[in-house]
Amino acid sequence: MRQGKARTHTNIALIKYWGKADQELIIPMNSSLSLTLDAFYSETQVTFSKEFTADSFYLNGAVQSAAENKKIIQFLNRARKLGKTTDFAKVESQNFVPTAAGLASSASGLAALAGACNEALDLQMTPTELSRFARKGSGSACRSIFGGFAEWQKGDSDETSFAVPLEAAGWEKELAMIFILINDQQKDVSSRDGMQRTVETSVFYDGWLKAVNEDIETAKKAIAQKDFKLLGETTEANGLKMHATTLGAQPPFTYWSPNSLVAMNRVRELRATGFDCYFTMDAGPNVKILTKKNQVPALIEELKQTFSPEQIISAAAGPGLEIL
Ligand code: 2P0
Repeated sequence: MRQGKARTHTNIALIKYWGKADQELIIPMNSSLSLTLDAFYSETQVTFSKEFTADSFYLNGAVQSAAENKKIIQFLNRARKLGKTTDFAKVESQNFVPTAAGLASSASGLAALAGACNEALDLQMTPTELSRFARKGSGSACRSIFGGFAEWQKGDSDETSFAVPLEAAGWEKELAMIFILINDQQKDVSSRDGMQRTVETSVFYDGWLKAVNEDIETAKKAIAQKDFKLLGETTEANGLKMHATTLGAQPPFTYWSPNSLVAMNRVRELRATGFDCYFTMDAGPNVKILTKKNQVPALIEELKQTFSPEQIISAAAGPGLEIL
């Protein structure tokens, strides 16, 4: 029996990953840039044993169905190939995310599984190798190997597509993200399906690809210069461009709900009153607000006028992969 356990934190993209050039290897169409957060994380233990007759996956103590296992089993197959073993595995994962927050993250989950497999099978991967390995489980997972800011350099092959940490001289510790949880019941389009539909059919996808490289360069410049306004403006505009592509897809779709728009407008209003705050959204209705840590208490007070306290959660910059 061989066992490994790891913890990784979720990350939120400031410049988004949106579309795959290679679906099997998960090579993205564009580079992306993220901030790893401290508030949400996954702890995953993997056990490989000759005694097991099948792979099994437990999330927060509950056994998961075959459909939910698919990503995990595909990933375990990659790990077995690298570890030269045919043993089945038991994966036990805890997601430390507020219940019903709709933030269940494949980024932290698959990054933790990559770290746990590396330990269990003694694969001795470097952080770069782990980032490549995690990427093949879920694209955004490659960024969660690192704490603080990370850039997923798209590359054009398995070898060249991985995340690198972006040195910010501690500036990331001055930043925060406030989550506005919008729990409207909407039919989900998974990010995997949504980005693929967009690549294949959106008349706006070429515009996205034209814009995103410049956004990455601008965000990196903002980080190097500790320029919050530039980073915030670039983040907000990049998220809006990503979401614009979904409206040009066939069939069209959106992740926004009416309350997402309420939250976005509130952020604009608060900015007009002097707060340093900018929003971004991912493949769901929640709104995330990039701000400065020292403004979080006052911002939360303002946001409570529109949203209930349970809908508001703040996070600071978090660490990279930890072996437990
Ligand atoms: C991101 N998202 O950069 C973008 C922005 C959602 C919107 O990465 O298919 O779960 O497993 O590679 O990583 C979510 O997509 O997708 C995501 P797969 P993943 O954070």
